Amino acid sequence: MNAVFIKSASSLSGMPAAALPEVAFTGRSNVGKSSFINKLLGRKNLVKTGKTPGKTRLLNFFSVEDALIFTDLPGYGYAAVSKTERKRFAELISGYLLTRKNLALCFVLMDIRRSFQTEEREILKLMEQRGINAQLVLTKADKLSKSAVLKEKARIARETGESTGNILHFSSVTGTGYEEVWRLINDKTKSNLGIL
Ligand SMILES: Nc1nc2c(ncn2[C@@H]2O[C@H](COP(=O)(O)OP(=O)(O)OP(=O)(O)O)[C@@H](O)[C@H]2O)c(=O)[nH]1
Ligand SMILES: [Mg+2]
Repeated sequence: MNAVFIKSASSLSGMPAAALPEVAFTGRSNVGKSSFINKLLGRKNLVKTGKTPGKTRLLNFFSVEDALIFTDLPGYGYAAVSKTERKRFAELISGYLLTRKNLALCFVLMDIRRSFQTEEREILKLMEQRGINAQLVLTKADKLSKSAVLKEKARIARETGESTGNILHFSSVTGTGYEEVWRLINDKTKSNLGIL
């Protein structure tokens, strides 16, 4: 897929023009946001990923087929960065989610082996208040058997109060969930990419 890096921004004033529908990728640090984007775009290293949490420290904007913008966000909840830095991340993320005008869809990623927490709930609530589509995606599904994936999905559905049908799972290693995710992006941004 034709995707290019547009720019990074360390503050909201540095964001690129809001001229195309935008898809944001949020989630706890190390959950697999950057890997998720690479997999969706069929690119190995367009977005930097890392074994140590806190890899993405800026808002990173990518143009996808000149039709959409994908935004990779810093992860939240990473204890090892300083308090000041954590506060800066939180303000940058919430400022972005509160104000970005062209936001069409916001993915909220969580590790399928973890529990749904306040931060995820807050992002979903914020998107609902703004009337912007949000989608919970359970990452690293390759770490579990098929039956365990279903079991964990049912558990997380209970934690969220959603039905299991409203939650997707994904693996950046095997590509599980790729088509469902692209179908959703195309639907919410009225585009026709990814699964042509
Ligand atoms: N097994 C498995 N590992 C994954 C998957 N997605 C990401 N990882 C690994 O998890 C680690 C973190 O991945 P990133 O994509 O950098 O995570 P991130 O959410 O962007 O992290 P930050 O930028 O630090 O917030 C890396 O070691 C990845 O290889 C997946 O679907 N399956
Ligand atoms: Mg990242």
